[in-house]
Amino acid sequence: MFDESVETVDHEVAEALKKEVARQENNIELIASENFASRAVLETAGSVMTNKYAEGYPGKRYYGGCENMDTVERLAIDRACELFNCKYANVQAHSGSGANMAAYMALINPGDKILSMDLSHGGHLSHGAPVSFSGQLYEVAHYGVNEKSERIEAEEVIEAAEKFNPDLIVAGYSAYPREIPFDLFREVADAHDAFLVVDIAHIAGLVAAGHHSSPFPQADVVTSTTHKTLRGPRGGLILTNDQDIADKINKKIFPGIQGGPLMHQVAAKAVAFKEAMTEEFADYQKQVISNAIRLGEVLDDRGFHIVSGGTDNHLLLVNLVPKNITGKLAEKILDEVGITANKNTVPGETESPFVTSGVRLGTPAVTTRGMKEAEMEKIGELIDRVVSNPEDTKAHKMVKVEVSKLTAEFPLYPFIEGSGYSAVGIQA
Ligand code: DSN
Repeated sequence: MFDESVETVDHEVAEALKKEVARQENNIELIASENFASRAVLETAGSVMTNKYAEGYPGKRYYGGCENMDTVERLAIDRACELFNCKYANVQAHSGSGANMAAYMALINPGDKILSMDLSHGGHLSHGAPVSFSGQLYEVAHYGVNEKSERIEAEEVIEAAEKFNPDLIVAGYSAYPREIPFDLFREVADAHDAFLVVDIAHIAGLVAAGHHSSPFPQADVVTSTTHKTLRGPRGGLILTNDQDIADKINKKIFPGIQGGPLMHQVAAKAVAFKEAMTEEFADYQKQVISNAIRLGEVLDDRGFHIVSGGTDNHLLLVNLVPKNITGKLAEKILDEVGITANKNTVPGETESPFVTSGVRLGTPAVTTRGMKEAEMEKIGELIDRVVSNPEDTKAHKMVKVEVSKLTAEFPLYPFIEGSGYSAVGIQA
């Protein structure tokens, strides 16, 4: 059994792998937090590095045989620091939430106060939602976007901070389509002697490529995931310029929160960071933004309300109230025609988070396939034909055919040959 393929050993999982390859190939992927990792990243994430325990950090491990682990982790650290122009990186965090947990634990104590963006305005669960560790361990208050401009405005952030006097401020969001004013947050943090943590999970690729301003030097700590715009393997990342904070963060990640690092993911992060240093990657990020802007214009022309009037980054938040349809239903009927997006709360939300009045659309994944403005125009039209006619199943069938045609023009993983993950080239 040991040297048989997954196809032979486990038919059920092999089938699911094949179907997932087909789903990714044949759908228009508009979930703003998703992307398609390259062949080199997939090969590394599926490699023998998964076999190794490597608790500790390069040169200081609790297990023998870690020389190759040290090589890849050092590469990942050095490349992350170069990419984001900072001095220290922890590349072991398994996820973005874990990265945020380590950042908070390194900087403040349970019971201390965190000021962050309201979840319904674009914040993240790990920024203090009551159902998350962050809302349970810390006292939390929120700022939101301005009702009219639907953007972060200085007066409101300043006012929220004055009321609450936070120990730590979080900036960086899951559904905010505009440039983040890092200078403002640094000023507010300084006024309250608070730490500033910037979570760039969504915009990391844009920042790395210089298409969004850097959160350094303003941030005390920057956290991220590696699999969204950054287009790496699934995982977390923590960055800082302060040695004392870096030491604390490393101790919080291991042994504080995690055990053995996922070294196959760490190695794949190193590969992704190398890819992110190229001109090709910078051009890709530029196209991600151009595509998001064009998709927003097309939807705006077709009567959708684009929150804040457009986008500066990779995502659009679309308020569906003018179309008289909930986010939940829009997500469902788009899914049925092969357009994958997620329902999302919008500023001033009146529905529950399970229903919502909006959808969030992102362009990182479709741009990875090579789609450009012309395809965004087509996608905008297809979305409108479905969402503006929720009952018209005949129209939906026609859209589904057009989705298949469009995705077939932009093959994603030709080297997988339809046989699922096993053909990607798992290392011997
Ligand atoms: N689930 C991610 C997103 O969709 O933004 C954040 O963790």
